[in-house]
Amino acid sequence: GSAEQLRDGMTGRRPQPLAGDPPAEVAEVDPYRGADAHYGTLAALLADGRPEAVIDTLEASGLRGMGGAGFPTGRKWRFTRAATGTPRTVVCNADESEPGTFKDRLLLERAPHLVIEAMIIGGWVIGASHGIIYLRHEYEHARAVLEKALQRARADGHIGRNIRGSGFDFELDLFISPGGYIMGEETALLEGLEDRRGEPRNKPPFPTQVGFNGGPTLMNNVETFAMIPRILQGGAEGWKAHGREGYGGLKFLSVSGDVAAPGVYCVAAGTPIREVIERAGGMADGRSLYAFCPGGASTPFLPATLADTAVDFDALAEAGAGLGSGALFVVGSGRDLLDLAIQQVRFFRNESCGKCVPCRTGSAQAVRKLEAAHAGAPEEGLTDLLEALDETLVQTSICGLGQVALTPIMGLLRHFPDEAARLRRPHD
Ligand code: L3W
Ligand code: SF4
Repeated sequence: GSAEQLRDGMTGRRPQPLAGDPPAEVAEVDPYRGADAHYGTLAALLADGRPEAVIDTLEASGLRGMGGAGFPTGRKWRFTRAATGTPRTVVCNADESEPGTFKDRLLLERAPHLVIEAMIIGGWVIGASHGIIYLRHEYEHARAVLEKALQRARADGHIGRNIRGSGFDFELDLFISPGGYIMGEETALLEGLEDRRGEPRNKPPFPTQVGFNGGPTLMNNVETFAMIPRILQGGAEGWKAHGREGYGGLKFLSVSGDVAAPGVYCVAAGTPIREVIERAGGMADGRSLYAFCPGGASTPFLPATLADTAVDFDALAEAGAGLGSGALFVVGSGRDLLDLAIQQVRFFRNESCGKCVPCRTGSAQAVRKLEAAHAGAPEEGLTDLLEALDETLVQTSICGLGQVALTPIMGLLRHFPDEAARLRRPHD
C-alpha cells in the first residue's frame, strides 16, 4: 500500500503493536479467561450435535453485527444455514478501517482463539468446511498472532479433518487485504477474495445467499465473532444480564479524542455515553464536552446535551445517530468542529471507489465547497445544496460509504447552530 494507506484516517499515525498484558476489557468476554482450555465451547457443541440450538441461542441473545449496521446475528446465521448451494464459506471481516475504530485489533491481538473458535462453530452450523479471515494489511502484529493461533488450533485438532471425531472438516485461511477502506465493505471484500478489483456489488442478493464464489457466505465482524463463545457458554439470558437499563449484552468501544485515557473499553449495553467518557479518564486538558461522534465517521456528531444517551443501537438511532462501529470520538470545547467534520468528508472522498457517479463527483464537490466555507467564503445557498446532495447520495449510492459521506455535515446542520452559520452567507 501507499504511505497514505499506512496511516490511520483520523489520527494520521501508523498502528503500533499493543504493549502489556491483555487488558481486563478482553477478559470480560473470554469464557476461558487466560486458562488453556480454549475451544471447549466447540467441543461441547460437537458432542451435543444440535447446530439449530446455536442459532436459537444467538437469536435469543439479541446479538447484533458490530461492524456498523447492527444486523441481528442469529438471523444472519439462520439465513445462511437455510440457503442452498455451494461453496459454503465463513468469512471474518477483519478489515477494520473506519476512522477512530481500533477495537477489533485489540481482540485479534489478545483473543484470536475466540474469533477462530466462533468461525469454526459458524462453519459447523451453516455446513461450511472453509473459512477465511480477511485482515487489514497494516495489522502486521495481528497477522503474526493469528498465524500462531491458527497453527496451534490445527496442531490441537480444532481445525482440519474430522474435528474431534465428529466427522466435521474445517480449514481456516488468513487472507491479507490488498488495502483501501472500501475493501471492508462486505461485497467489495468478496470481490477482493475472488481476485477482482475491490468495488461493492449491488445488494440484494446478500452474501448469505450469494457470497464467496457464488455460494452462501456467513460474514461477521471480528467483535461479533469474539462475543459468541461467551454467549454460547453462558446462555442468552446470561449474556443479556450484562446490559443495563433494559439493554442487553456488552459492547467494545474505541474511545478517542479529547479524553484523558483514550483506548478500548468494554461496557455494558445501556451505559450512558457520559459514563464511558468518565471511564476513559474524563475530559482532557480541562476542556468541557462540546460534541461527540458515537459510532465512527458514519454517525453524525451529537451535542453534549445528548451525552446521557445509552450505548445501544436503538437508543442512539433514536437520538438521530447510531452505534456504527463503536468508535466514540470525543470533542472538547475550543475545537474547530467544522474542520473535524470536513476531515471526515475528505476521508470518504479519498476512499470512494468511484463506481457510482454521485459518490465520486459529489463527495469531491462537497469537499471543495466546504473548504471554501471553512476559509470564510461559503457560496450562496450552500446548505440547501449540501442537503440536496446528501439526499442524492443516500438514494443513489450502491454502498454505505456514499450513503454516509455527508453525514458529518448533516449532523452539524441539525445540532450545531454556530458551525451551521459558518456554512451560510449572512443574507442566506
Ligand atoms: C441477509 C437480508 N442479509 C442485511 C446483512 C448484510 C450485512 C449486514 C448489514 O454496513 C455500516 C454502516 C456504517 N438478508 C439482509 C442481510 N443483511 N439485510 O446485514 O447490512 P447493511 O446493508 O445494513 O449494511 P453494510 O453495508 O454491511 C454499513 C458502517 O457499516 N461503515 C463502516 C464500517 C467500518 C467498520 C470497521 O472499520 N471495522 O466496521 C460504513 O458505512 O456504520 O452502518 O452483512 O449482508 N435481507
Ligand atoms: Fe464506490 Fe461510493 Fe458507489 Fe460505494 S457509493 S460503490 S464507495 S462509488
